[in-house]
Amino acid sequence: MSTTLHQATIINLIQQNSTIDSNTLFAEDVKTGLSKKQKTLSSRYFYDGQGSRLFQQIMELPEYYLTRCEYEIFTENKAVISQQFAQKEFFHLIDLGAGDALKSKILIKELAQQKSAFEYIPVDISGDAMQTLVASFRTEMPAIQVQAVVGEYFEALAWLHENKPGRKVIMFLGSNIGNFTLTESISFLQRVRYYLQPGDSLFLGVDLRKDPPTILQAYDDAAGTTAEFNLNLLHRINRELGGNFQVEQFKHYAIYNPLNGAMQSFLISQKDQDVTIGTTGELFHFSAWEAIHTENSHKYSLDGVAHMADQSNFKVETVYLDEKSYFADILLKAN
Ligand code: AVI
Repeated sequence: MSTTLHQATIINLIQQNSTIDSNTLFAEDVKTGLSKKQKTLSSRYFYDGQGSRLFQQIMELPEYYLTRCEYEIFTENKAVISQQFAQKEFFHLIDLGAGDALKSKILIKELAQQKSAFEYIPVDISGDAMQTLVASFRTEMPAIQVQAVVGEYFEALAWLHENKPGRKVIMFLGSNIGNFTLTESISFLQRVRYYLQPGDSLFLGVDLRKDPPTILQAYDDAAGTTAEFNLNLLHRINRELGGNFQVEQFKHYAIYNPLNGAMQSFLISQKDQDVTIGTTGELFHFSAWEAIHTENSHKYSLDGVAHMADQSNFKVETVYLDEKSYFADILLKAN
């Protein structure tokens, strides 16, 4: 199904291709994760309506420096970045996990001012987010050509490969790459590279290694918003899968490992307890102080990023830093 709003169109790939409904997939992933010796739940399930609202609040927390740093990089360097994106010919500006696209809009306005020829292609799993974004372009920047895609990243890239030939600049911002394991990051970059031609670009937002307490506080804030965000995963299982987690019997715990740059979040069972998942009838036992691993948020060195780029057939073109060198947006060129 596609809807046209002036210059802005939305294509929904999920309704067309999904064979297995998202609730079944969620139930299966929960079952697999909680059956492991070291229990896990995937951070991809943080983002239901409530989780997305909590993440918006996290981005405004004094401790969560990432969003402000990336905003600073975009604001300070928008003219140069836009020139690097635009070059001479028409291009597709693809924004993976666009959300509300607040940062991207800084560059889009600049590109428009520079009279660059481009089409903006936000990609997001949330149909609601894409509807809202398209509506915002209609009022704020009606002249911009927008093709929103609702779908998973690689489903979207495959569709774009078929339907949008020509030069591409992909943005993957906000340290989203940090939520992958190191192996997953390289395989993600290799898969992205597959959909690009030599000379196309990837603009990658990466959180850098720094004084450990600064990192730790960003994931364990004083107001407890990150704790609420993490615990919402259990509320979501209760809501959507008929679980009976006593959420107050679990607590948020975050640690940073400076050896490998892994910021890790857990939910810790505060007592011996059993939990049943209504839709599957599965019962899971939690020992007192047993942990569920819920998220990795990796922090990189610039050498580490160069290594990942090398492994995936990209070369580092330009590194943009905020004033404190906390965060980097890195322009990678496809070899
Ligand atoms: C979305 N992602 C990049 C965030 C991060 O920093 O890993 C999610 C988050 N988790 C806790 N706080 C923010």
